Amino acid sequence: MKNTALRRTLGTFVALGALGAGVLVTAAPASAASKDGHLDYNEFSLNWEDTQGGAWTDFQYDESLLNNDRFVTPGPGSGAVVDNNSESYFNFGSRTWYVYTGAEAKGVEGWIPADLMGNFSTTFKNQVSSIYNNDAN
Ligand SMILES: [Ca+2]
Ligand SMILES: [Ca+2]
Ligand SMILES: [Ca+2]
Repeated sequence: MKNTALRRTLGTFVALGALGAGVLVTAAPASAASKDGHLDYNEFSLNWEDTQGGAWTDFQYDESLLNNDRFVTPGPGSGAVVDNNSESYFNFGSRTWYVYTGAEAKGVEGWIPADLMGNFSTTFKNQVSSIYNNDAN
């Protein structure tokens, strides 16, 4: 769905990515928190719509269950459960993130290299139920 609100969300998101880590650190609050609606360095966002569109949530840590997480930012999908509802992602930072179609790392495994955004393939689109980074936390 393309509407004014979505375009505004997308524009903001792209601008943040283009500005780079230095500007983000300056603009961010003193402590970078997970799931606070700010995509801090080494966080991974899951988005309601493709092409990093719609509402999203930023994750800093492993999530063995996404059925108790919701899209926190404004826009289409805001407040909806993340589990089985994400169409795109933004891996902002140096970590590799692993995504699974099942809870607790079950089902089909995929991985997303550092500093990469994109749309989930058919296998993972609206199917991701748990996520893990390679930082052992
Ligand atoms: Ca954050
Ligand atoms: Ca969770
Ligand atoms: Ca699933």
